[in-house]
Amino acid sequence: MNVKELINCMETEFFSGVPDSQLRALCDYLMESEGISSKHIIAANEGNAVALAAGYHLATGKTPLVYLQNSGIGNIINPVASLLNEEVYAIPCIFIIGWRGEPGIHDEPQHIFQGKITEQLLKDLDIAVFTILPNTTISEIKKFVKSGKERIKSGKCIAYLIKKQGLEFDSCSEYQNNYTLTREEVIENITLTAKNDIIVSTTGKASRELFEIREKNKESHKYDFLTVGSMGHTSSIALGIALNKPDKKVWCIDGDGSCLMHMGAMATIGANKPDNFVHIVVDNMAHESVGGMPTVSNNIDFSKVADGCGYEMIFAADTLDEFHKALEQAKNTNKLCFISVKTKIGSRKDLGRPTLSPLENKQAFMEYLGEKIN
Ligand SMILES: Cc1ncc(C[n+]2csc(CCOP(=O)(O)OP(=O)(O)O)c2C)c(N)n1
Repeated sequence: MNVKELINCMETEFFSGVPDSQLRALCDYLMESEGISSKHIIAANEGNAVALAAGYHLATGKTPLVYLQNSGIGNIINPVASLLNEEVYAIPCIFIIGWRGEPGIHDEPQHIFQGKITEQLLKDLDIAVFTILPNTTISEIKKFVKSGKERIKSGKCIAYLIKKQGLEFDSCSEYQNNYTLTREEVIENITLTAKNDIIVSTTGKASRELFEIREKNKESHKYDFLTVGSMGHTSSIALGIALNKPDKKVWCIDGDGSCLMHMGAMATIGANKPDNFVHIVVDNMAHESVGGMPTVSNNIDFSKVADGCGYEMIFAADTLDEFHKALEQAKNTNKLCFISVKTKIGSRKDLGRPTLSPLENKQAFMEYLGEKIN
């Protein structure tokens, strides 16, 4: 299904969401047609996108569109159930949702359960669903749009659930910035400094790269906890470990998108001040793992946020030399550290995926921490 035709059927003028690789065609189309503007806002998380959409409706009376990967359904449940729902404010919204982990289609472990429960979750949220496959026709869509209009009029929501390759667009955007370091060399340098310390890495390609760096250097994976799902929660996982293993240094590898997604975590980290914690944001100003669409990190200063939250030592690096110095100081201090490091957008074409399962990862990691597995 051509994404332009789909959007044209909908008569909607406002778009907000969080990018997804399965929605790459939609994201590229929106970037090309609207850019980042008052008509298209990439939100920090999917719940924010829903609330923003609600504000748009309140101010215009029109129907907004929110897009997300199904892993973001958890983030929208609260504003859908307690803000949009017809028993509350009856605010209509159209959703476009990328369906990862669709039953019967091979996908990564973090998508399997979410994929299974996706349709039921949307049903429970009273969102009427139309599923789009690669061969769905425009006349099938128009029928759903017609019945959807009645729901929209009465303040209800509808969703288009997009199966693998369900949407296409004629051009594919390339996203770039002016920085030169790669995320992979940043991560490799962290492993070299961290040595036997703990590393907790974020969702997406950062964890895939960490896994492959360990393989390449013939090092154990036992030092690493790979946050394959639950985007935005890496730093809180790392905090939980750091507070309960005060004798081990914990290095958290975050992304700008994932850090922004639940930035309140930085306030909790700063308030707790674990002296064995190094929070590193690998900042490419993009959601690189799902295609490279921008985050708002270009407009914010992570160092100032960290400072305001109470981190004790703060470093910012654009070059390998600056990054090395920051790593060395972080290694040798007993203070809560924050490092932001700017990197370019991109990754190796042949980047693989972890060959150990999440359960195997957990087992080796907990054993290394000296904990029994239940
Ligand atoms: C709640 C949720 N929303 C969206 C996604 C899809 N997703 C996976 S990785 C990623 C981008 C992460 O961006 P960032 O943290 O900046 O890291 P980068 O990929 O740029 O290294 C997104 C949006 C997800 N896994 N979970």
